[in-house]
Amino acid sequence: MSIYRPTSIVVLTGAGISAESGVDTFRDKDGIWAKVDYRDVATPEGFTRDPELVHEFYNQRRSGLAEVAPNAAHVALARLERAFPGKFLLVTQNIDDLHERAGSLRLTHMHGELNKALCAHCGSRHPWHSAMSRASRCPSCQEIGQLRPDVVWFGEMPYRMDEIEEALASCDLFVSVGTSGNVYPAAGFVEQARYAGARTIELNLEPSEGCGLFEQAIHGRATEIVPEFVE
Ligand code: BV8
Repeated sequence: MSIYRPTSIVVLTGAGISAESGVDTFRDKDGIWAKVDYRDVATPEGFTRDPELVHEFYNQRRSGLAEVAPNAAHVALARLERAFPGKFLLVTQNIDDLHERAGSLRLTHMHGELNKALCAHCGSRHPWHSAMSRASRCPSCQEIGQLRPDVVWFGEMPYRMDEIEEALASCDLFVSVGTSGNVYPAAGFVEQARYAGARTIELNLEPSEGCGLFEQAIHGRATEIVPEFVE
């Protein structure tokens, strides 16, 4: 880190931070949305239309987690959190568990988590077991056929927005890592941070949609530029 001494940091991450761990991104040329229509697998309407297709989509991504590991960028952000004496919040759009496995603690999954199931009937959340399917019974309310991935779909309200907006309103450094800046409300966080008077920095492979909104941009592979930035 340069000599600049922030007192409160918010970091936002997207799929690009997990790319070098072998997790597919969404909008790169061979990304997830090039292979499947998001309306079929990442909207409530798609789930109502064909729940099996949606479960299959998330089961495939969930099983892929066993083959991947956190990379140097995830580890660097966990190191930053431990070393930083001020307020720190890591907001991820990712639903993988690589930040946890790298040691991040003050972490918020605003788009949910692959390893959790949500009961559409009673709202309870449970660790996802490989045997779970649409036909499974909710461990809390015992309803059958109500379990869905605990993931925020398009048109659904992202999680923990109060906590996130409060952190953005009081941060003096906002760092965005590995996101294309296409999806709201996450893509608007940089403006909220600027309004709070924070320094804003983008760390990404290439200029994102919102690159012009950042005070500074460092482009390169996350496993190189994030550890360098944290040092
Ligand atoms: C909301 C599911 C309101 C989880 C995802 C019409 C109807 C309804 C809503 C809307 C609408 N029009 C606009 C909206 C809002 C909508 C939206 O923003 N749409 C966009 C497309 C215009 N947003 C929503 O619907 C959100 N909800 O607005 O609710 C509301 C209000 C009140 C009450 C109720 C509701 C919900 C958004 C969440 C949707 N869920 N996915 C999953 O399956 O994973 S979105 C999907 O995109 C993922 O979650 C992902 O996290 C997110 C962002 O993508 P990125 O992470 O940025 O990934 P991407 O591939 O795009 O970019 C990767 C970047 O990494 C690239 O820049 C690349 O260069 C870089 N990179 C690659 N390799 C590397 C690298 N960088 C560094 N190193 C590398 N090695």
